[in-house]
Amino acid sequence: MSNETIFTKIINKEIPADIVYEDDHALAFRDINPQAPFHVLIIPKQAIATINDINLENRELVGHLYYVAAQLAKEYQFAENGYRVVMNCNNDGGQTVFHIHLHMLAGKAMGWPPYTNTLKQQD
Ligand code: DGP
Repeated sequence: MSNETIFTKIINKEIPADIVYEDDHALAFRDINPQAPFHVLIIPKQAIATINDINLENRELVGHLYYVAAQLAKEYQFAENGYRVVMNCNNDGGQTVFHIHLHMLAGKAMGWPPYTNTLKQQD
């Protein structure tokens, strides 16, 4: 089964993206549907489908994604004011692209909690 998603095409430069960071292991580019003034996706070049697929071999790569976020925060001057970094997993987490990615959102104060309360009152 292929692990390829639209993000593989972005890594391979087969489709365009507004890339803000790249190294041998990771790529960061602006989200096509930004939810904050600064909204980038930080992805590993290795395709890992979900958080559930993080293992002993690839866990350092996931830490590297946070390192990239810290570098971008400094470069774009968000480190002091703060920002939100989040990774969605599967349906309830709101994941739509099955190649793990950190959403880095910055440039305004974030809300909490990050969901609409649709739970029914228990009788
Ligand atoms: P998630 O719902 O957590 O799986 O987030 C997927 C994000 O990917 C979503 O915010 C929109 C973004 N996205 C999907 N397709 C593309 C694309 O082709 N280009 C870019 N730049 N972003 C994309």
